[in-house]
Amino acid sequence: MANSLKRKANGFEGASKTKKPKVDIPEYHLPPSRTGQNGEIIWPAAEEQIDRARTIIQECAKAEKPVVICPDKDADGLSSGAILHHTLTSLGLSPSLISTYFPAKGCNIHDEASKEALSAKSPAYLFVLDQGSRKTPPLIDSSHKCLIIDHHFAEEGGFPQGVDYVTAHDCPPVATSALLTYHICLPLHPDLGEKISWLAALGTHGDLGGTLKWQPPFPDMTATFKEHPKKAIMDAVALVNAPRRSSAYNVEDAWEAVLSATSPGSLLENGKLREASGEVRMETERCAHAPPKFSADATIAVLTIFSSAQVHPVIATRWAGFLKSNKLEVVMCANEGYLPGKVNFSCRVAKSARARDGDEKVNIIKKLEGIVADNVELRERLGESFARGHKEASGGIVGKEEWEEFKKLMGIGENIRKKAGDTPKKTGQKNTLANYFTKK
Ligand SMILES: [Mn+2]
Repeated sequence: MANSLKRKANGFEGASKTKKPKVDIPEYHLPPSRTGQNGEIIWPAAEEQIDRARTIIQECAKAEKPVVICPDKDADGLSSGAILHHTLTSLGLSPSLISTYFPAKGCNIHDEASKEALSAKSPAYLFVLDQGSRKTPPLIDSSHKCLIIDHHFAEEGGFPQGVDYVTAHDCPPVATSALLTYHICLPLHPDLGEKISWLAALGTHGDLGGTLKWQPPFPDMTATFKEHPKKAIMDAVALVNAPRRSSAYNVEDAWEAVLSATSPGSLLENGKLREASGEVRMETERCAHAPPKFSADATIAVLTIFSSAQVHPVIATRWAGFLKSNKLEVVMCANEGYLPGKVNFSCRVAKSARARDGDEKVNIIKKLEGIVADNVELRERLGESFARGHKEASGGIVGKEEWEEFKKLMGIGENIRKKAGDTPKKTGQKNTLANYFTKK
């Protein structure tokens, strides 16, 4: 019962009725691997970064000092955090010395509010996982050691001052943060395998979806999937991601659940997760039917919704798999009701454009930046939270006014497409084809 409900929540009802173009190649494994001097594959990150991370984790476990873990709020971030937590405690660190910090709704780890909250905890060790990085001053002023584990795009030197980092971003196929943390931690203690393997799978499927094949250089997880069926892992991903999407934003519930779980199966029983999941499902259904509007060049579709829940990424993903047009590259869902005065938007590559390769390959971050490339003043006002994330799944948080200007630059609603089957609504006598398509 619960599973069939979940399938419905994850699938797009309209989409299942139409035939989808098949993408045969597991595209995640397409980019060539990085190789070292002797031709060896460098994966999941540069060796010296991995060694350094292991040293810091081992040092931290012995230090008997306060530790703060800051995992991102999704299945990948939380799994990565739980893997690190299990590793530190397996190495002898008392759990009472470890605390976690999650930025408030709409905030991030680089905000002043985060700095204050983190400073109050006076950590000797600070672990920042899966958060995406920027070139900033140190995250806190007091003396500490900070390790960043991540796989998001970062500009050259785009890390807080003085940190150590290990990033999977430059070593394709890009590992998730959970998988990278797993790779770092697994050799550190003989008992870790059972505790953290399924978490690596949970986080990895959380970011990369259910179709991922665990081909080399990804590790062989046959034994893990034998014990924990992929179906249970995918269902757990959906549940773990629910609290951060709910309007209450109870990320701590998801963290507690992931940290205390011994298997994906035990996550499926969690009442708090199921409740959040129900709310998000209803909210998604309510917002999923927003009509798309197209940019002047027809390469971008925008769906506008108003919700205090973080359903915009899910809706962007659904429509990206549903809309069909040769020109379409990016599907955007803009949520005007998530944060007061702001527009939170998520972008996904349209399914029909996903198979493109080489110069044709859609890079959302580049695409977004390209739209404002000639408008330095607007780009500045759009701020640091514009066009962040991954080239396949970017988005941002921008001011309402800036969003309207950005939409104008894209020419949203100016592309009046005339195609067979489109007929004007018969709501008034004076409706013409033209005013139907330009009507607000
Ligand atoms: Mn991630």
